[in-house]
Amino acid sequence: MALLFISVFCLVNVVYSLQKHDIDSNGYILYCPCMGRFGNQADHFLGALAFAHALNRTLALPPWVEYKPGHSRSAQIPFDTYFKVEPFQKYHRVVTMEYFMQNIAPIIWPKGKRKVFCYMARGSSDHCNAKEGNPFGPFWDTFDVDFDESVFYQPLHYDVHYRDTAQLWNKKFPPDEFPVLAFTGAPATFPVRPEDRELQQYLLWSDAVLKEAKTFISSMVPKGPFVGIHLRNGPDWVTCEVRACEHLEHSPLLFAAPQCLGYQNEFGQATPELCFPTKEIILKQLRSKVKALKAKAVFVASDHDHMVSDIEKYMKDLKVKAYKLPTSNPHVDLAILGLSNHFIGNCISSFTAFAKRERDVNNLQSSFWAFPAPSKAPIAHDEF
Ligand SMILES: Nc1nc2c(ncn2[C@@H]2O[C@H](COP(=O)(O)OP(=O)(O)O)[C@@H](O)[C@H]2O)c(=O)[nH]1
Ligand SMILES: [Mg+2]
Repeated sequence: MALLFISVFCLVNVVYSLQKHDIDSNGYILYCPCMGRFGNQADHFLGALAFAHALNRTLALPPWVEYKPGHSRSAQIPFDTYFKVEPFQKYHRVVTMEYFMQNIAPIIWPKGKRKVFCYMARGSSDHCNAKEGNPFGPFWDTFDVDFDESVFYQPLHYDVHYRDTAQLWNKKFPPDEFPVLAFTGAPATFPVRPEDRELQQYLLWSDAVLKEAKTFISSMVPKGPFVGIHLRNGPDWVTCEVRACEHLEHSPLLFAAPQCLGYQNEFGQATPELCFPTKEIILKQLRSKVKALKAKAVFVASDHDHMVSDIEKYMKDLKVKAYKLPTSNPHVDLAILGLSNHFIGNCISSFTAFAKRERDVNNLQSSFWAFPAPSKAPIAHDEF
């Protein structure tokens, strides 16, 4: 009798622990943010969120993939280190990848039954090869995931704003048969589709990031309005992306360029200055904004040359102080740019694009270096 009681008790316990975590019968979407750094991953994230929403599957919020100098393997930083999770519930169901792996995967995605989805076979193999290379291998290793089968989804695509894309996905991969769609890369386009830009409203900085940003802002003197600027001028920008800038005729809509030029180049063509504004352009444009706003401080985010002394020298008569963080911190930089009274960024950069979208959803004004091109609308010249 005692034995029977114990057995029933154990059974109830197992069933309870399986049910403790609500399983979404509409299924889940997992992906590796395997392309680019933060700006690219954020663009992709918005598309992936829209994709999950359209297919009506829960999105597992992936960690951010970071590359540290001297390390051959990427580092995976949990999504909620930088952003709040709760605000997404207003739009769509999400769980963190960590939560999914710990609580949901053992039930609906156990080892031995893990399919990975890709458009077509990678390289010369007949598989997705989802773990080949960095960050592909390190990403899935973080969660101790190996794949047992590859599924090719061509000719389907990710543009859920196009006709019945979502229905076609659900017809081909019904959730009861395919509870988890795990993708080798983001189910999204780069740059982000225009329709998905507004999803930025759900991407809110974590309390820790926000606190650091606000603490830094309150340390800036004199108090009052400040202009936030992004100077993308590091070696990778100079060697790779600016090289691309020199061949603009082949790719007029380079990287994040639609954010100022429009998705059909309706607001102009890219110019080399848009990629890499000269010091003169930066100083003149900044000065004109500082004067218009009667700003007393400038906050500079940069991956290389912050131009702090150039700025202070050039605006000596206006008694403007220029600030940068004491140690590089991309997320705190972005949070501060999002809180500035005016933001000037680099139209080609997806890092700028993050701050620009955040400001757009909050109705805050922004502009871009060397845009509109001087020939179309001259930069306001003032005495200096
Ligand atoms: N701290 C800091 N890092 C930056 C800044 N601009 C670029 N970076 C670094 O350089 C990377 C640039 O890659 P990405 O985010 O994809 O933007 P993009 O290359 O400009 O389109 C960022 O993710 C940061 O790691 C900046 O203003 N501040
Ligand atoms: Mg990049």
